[in-house]
Amino acid sequence: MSSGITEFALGKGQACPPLKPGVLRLYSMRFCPYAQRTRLVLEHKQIPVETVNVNLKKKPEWLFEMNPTGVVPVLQWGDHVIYESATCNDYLDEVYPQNKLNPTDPYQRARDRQLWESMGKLIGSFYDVGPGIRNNDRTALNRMLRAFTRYEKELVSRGDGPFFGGKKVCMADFMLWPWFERLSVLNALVPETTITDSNFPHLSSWMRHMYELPAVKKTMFDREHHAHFMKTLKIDKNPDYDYGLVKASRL
Ligand SMILES: N[C@@H](CCC(=O)N[C@@H](CS)C(=O)NCC(=O)O)C(=O)O
Repeated sequence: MSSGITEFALGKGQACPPLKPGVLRLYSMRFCPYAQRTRLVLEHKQIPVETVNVNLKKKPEWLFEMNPTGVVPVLQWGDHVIYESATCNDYLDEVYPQNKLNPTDPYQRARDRQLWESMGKLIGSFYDVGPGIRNNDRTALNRMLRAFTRYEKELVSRGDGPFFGGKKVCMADFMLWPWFERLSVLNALVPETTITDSNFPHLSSWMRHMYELPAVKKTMFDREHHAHFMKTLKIDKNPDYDYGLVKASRL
């Protein structure tokens, strides 16, 4: 439920728009998978928020004042500043209890957390699979397929699906999703990374159901946008943060 400011990324030397009293703000980058985790929760809970997109190559000074590590997402609510996607999402789930996402049972919460906290390897392989295959090294691909196998088994063990949260989506679903949305870019380069009803049936059904969620529909980009952004980020080393925005709509 974004209530605007400007979608164009603000960079070094550009002022931070003044904060409106009582308005929750998200500092984001349109193609950032971590910020998408938080955007998914904001949408799912229908929390009004204004978004300020940041140029992460030429970071504005004020980003470091809010988050010393200089990464997004960052939430700002008056003088409260919260960063790290998992922390932002736990905060939102507590402060806005509607459509609760974290399980109340501590063991279940811990198990869910394990699912996304160990995602680092999958995220790493995401960018390594293509070059790996070109160099005849399947290590990253195998790592990725092992991660898919793990998520497939987890969905099977949870039984009543289609989500990691069962019939209803939970925090783990949103924490994992952004990398699966971007998978289609890799599928086009390395077909073995494609999740289908025959190789990973539960994961495949999970993805279909995720795509149907209003929060996913609201926050997602299609393959062409992700592919373009990844190319400008990884190959051109000149990320196109504003890709797809119409210049005339600049406020
Ligand atoms: N652990 C952080 C990771 C956030 C992150 O790496 N965000 C990227 C954008 S996708 C970023 O801000 N990168 C800027 C940088 O690394 O300097 C989280 O979960 O929020």
